[in-house]
Amino acid sequence: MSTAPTGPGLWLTVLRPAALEALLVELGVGWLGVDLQHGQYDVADLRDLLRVTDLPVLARAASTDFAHLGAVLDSGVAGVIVPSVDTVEDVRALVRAVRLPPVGRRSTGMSRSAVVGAPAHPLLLPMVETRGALDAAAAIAATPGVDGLFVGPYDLSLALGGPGPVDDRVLAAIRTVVQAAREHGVLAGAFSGSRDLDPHLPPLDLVAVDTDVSALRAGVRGLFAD
Ligand code: 3PY
Ligand code: MG
Repeated sequence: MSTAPTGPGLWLTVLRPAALEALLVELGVGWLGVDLQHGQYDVADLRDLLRVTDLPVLARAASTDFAHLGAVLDSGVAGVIVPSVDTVEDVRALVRAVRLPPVGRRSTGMSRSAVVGAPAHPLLLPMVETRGALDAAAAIAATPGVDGLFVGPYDLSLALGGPGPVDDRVLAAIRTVVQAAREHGVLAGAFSGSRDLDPHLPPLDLVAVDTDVSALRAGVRGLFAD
């Protein structure tokens, strides 16, 4: 079974298992994020992706729906990054969906996670990418059952009326979120997707450096540059 996700990660949106298997040979990637919200994956795809990698896989869930989160965790992922969270009440509902009794109400069964012995404590990383979640960042970080905060700079930028992630308001918000995580002893993570944003990011436990599509485009551009 894979180790805990840490450091730089690759955000998957389109790669099928065969391409992933061929690409991920000693590339310095610390973890994989599988994007069920904006990527071209369904929950069923997670199982096939997990079968071809030993890297820890975090699924970015499609929604906060209870049944969806249970199905995502049944695949055996190391944890879930959950978008569109706005309030502490939203996060308490996530804890109920993601934790087994007596903490939560997640169900157990003969799923892949049980068969392969997935982590008993999958990481729960609510995203901070709305005005509400930003205001509640400290309370979210302090919520029992939460393992970390994961910043979505692009939606956060929209929420703050900014022109993009490399903007003083967004950068200050990212620092606030990371500080809240540090003060409550939980993980701090973020999506980057931009070499302009990277140098402005505070030290993070998890950073999704970029997407598979961006990596492929950069590779093709490099090959045909001349
Ligand atoms: C965001 O920046 O809003 C994200 O969700 C990153 O994928
Ligand atoms: Mg987002």
